[in-house]
Amino acid sequence: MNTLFKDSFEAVKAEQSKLLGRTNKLVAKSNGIYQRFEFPIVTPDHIPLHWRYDLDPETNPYMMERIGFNSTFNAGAIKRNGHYLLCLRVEGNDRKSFFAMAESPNGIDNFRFWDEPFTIPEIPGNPDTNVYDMRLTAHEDGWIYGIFCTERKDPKASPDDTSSAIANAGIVRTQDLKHWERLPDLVSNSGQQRNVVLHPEFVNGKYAIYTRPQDGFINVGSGGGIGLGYVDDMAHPVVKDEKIINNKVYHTVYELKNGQGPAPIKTSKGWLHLAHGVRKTAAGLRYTLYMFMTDLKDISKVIYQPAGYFMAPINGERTGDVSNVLFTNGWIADDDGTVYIYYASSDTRMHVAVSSIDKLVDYVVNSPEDKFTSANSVKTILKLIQKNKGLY
Ligand code: M1P
Repeated sequence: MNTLFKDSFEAVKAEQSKLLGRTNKLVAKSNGIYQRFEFPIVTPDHIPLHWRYDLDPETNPYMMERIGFNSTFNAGAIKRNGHYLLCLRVEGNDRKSFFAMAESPNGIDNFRFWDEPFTIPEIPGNPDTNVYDMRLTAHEDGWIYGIFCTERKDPKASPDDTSSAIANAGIVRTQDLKHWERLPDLVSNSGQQRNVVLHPEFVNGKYAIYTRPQDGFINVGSGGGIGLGYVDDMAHPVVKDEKIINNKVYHTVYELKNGQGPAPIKTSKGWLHLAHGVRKTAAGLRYTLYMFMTDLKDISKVIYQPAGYFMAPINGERTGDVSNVLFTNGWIADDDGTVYIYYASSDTRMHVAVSSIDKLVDYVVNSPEDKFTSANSVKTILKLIQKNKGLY
């Protein structure tokens, strides 16, 4: 074997092994609601070497990376057989996204990709150009569903328009997270859909689906808001009675658009929801995460929603391919009540933050709600100061 190949390979292997085995530490600073960790948990440097290099020194004498990977982000999450699993959106240097599973023994570090990325079956005659942002839902019907965004060129775009696309919800299901059955794409009244998520329980015998109808590919236009609709049969997924349950609102962190994050978590007080909200700034769009709770008896009814964001990008999270973005489509609630919140920063890398059901319920139920004007915000602050009189 030539020494250049051997030395380079050993160096790359040693460096990656150090990264994969690295222990993640809690960051001390916390707002009492959740704690972040020191290191991102999955980055392009975590991609297995056999996906990147031709490992035959005869055909790759310079030990060049033959296939490059740009980003690892927006992961669906699920716990199975004691393992914390992230179904990541991996984006190659060729701009195409696909899904690949990474697994950790503790949910916070040592994430390792499975041997191969997933091959998601295509709809005959209608291939996906790009697929991303899978939400995993273990439904009470016994299947694990993956709902993701499928993007295809807009057939109505003029020949010189090489970027207009149509986004819709692609649907797969599996029993073992290895073999995926492709179901038809979602049929809804909207021209485009993104951020579609399956509720884990039947509602009056129907599948309940969170949607995000939109007029255009990027702009939601007259559409938008987090919708809720019902599907009789996932093998014929036609959404009926879609109505907006959590709208975009003027001058808030979700003024421009919003979208359901992962499937909601059931608690004794209501369903906990994690979502993203988008606002417009002079520097472009800013994506933050916010929370709300819906009624156990009527999942279309929002019963609590704290003002403003729950998490926003900080420090290095602020920069990446699409800067100033936090996005989430995965969280795991453990049996002991610990909640692992998996979030991506700036469309580039994955992170985890830790909280608990009790803390998140307390946050959502007891944090003041938005009153939509500066004067009202000051009134809310003064109320707390008044309550604290004699206590500081
Ligand atoms: O670039 C930020 C996010 O933009 C889209 O989300 P939304 O449709 O809510 O604007 C998605 O493409 C998402 O993947 C991306 O992280």
